Amino acid sequence: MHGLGSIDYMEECPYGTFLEKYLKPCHPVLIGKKLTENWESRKTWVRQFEKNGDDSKDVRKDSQCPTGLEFLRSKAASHNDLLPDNLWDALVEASKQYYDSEEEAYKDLLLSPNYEHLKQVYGNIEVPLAYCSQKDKYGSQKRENVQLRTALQKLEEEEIMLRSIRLPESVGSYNLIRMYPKDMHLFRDSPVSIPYETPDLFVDDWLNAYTMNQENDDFRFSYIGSHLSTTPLHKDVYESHSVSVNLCGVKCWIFIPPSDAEFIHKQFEDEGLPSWITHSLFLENDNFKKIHGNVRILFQFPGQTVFVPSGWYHQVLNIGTTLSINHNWCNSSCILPMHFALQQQYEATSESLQDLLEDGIVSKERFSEVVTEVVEANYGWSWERFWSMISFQLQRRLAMSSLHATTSDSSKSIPPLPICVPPWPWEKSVLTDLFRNAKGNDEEISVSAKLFALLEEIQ
Ligand SMILES: O=C(O)CCC(=O)C(=O)O
Ligand SMILES: [Fe+2]
Repeated sequence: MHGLGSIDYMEECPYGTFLEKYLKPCHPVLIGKKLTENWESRKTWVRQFEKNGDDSKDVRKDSQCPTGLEFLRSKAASHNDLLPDNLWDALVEASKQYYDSEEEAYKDLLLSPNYEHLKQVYGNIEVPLAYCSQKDKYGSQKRENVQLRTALQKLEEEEIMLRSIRLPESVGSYNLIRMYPKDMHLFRDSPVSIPYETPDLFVDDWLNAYTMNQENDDFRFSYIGSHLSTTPLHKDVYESHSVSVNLCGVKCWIFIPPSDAEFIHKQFEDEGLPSWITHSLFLENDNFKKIHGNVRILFQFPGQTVFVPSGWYHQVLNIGTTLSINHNWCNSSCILPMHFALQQQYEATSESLQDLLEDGIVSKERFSEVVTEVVEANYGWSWERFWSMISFQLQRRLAMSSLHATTSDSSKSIPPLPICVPPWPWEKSVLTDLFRNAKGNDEEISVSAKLFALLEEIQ
């Protein structure tokens, strides 16, 4: 077998377990499909794929069936370079853990995006479309902005073509489009109601509470991946957590724990991290063999939810057309690494711009502004916004604390705290550490001192 490690699976996961076992220690977990069973999008965004013609009736009985497992296997096998060895066996093995019968698994694997519905509701929205086989001048996946309708049309045409192929062997000769509309802000950019409810486990979300209320923006995304489209190896934005709910297709994830990321970084000192981890990397390189078992593989089937903790590198390969809803989110469980990561951005940027200061191109007074501008441009985030988010969150806590519940005017405009939040003493100790670590510059010291005083008011 592949020899890679695995990710915990919880068919159901109570908040207390999630908090202690996964959220606080930042461990990934896969959660069963019951968690999202009432989501409207699990009904309206997907449908059973139906091929026109009389062979569409009982797809399971046809051993060369182009619409079930065989369909996926044939194409997965023809792209071995992308996949860990025996990926297919691993996928089938994994499916046995989640499905009582093959029939049940087939039913889920026949799910496909409801193209008509998505076009009708979100078709006019401009979305980033990645071409997974092409690179831009920085070596990232080439992207362009298109109307979602246009991307859906191409994805649907390819899916119909692939599913109509009778002989699995012949699939290898097709050039897959590997298009991937990703990071789509469908909920921010559409007036229709949200077709899901964030599960309690992930509602304590400082990032979306702040950006949605204060910046008219959000970190709620949708992804529609064509067969064998990919997301390269990365950590998430600002070192936040992510949560991904898959609605159709299968996502093959590879995870690298933060403790091994540094080791991998060292192996690639000059070139930087590879954009894709392959199985052969682990087989051919003695150094990599050492951490092989720490690298984890996960297959995410329709309806399942993956918690991707802060700081974990991960990459994704889509098998079949996949459709998923993701949030980037954060709270006390990852605020320290987020702070540290931002601090590192400022330090590295300041160092790289020292020449401007030394050569007198930028004055001492202006230097920190220039550093902030560069950090904002490259990293998309700054101390000002970071501390505004913390301040916003503390106002929420304060508004909910018994002393202020009836007196705070601002509580009207501040979204109430969710039910499932970590115990305040724990959160308070994390925030106390955060304020202690805040020594970047005078402004940071003064902001954190003010917030520290606010912290003391909260019961
Ligand atoms: O599904 C994907 O392609 C990428 C998802 C991801 O990177 C995330 O949820 O953090
Ligand atoms: Fe990610």
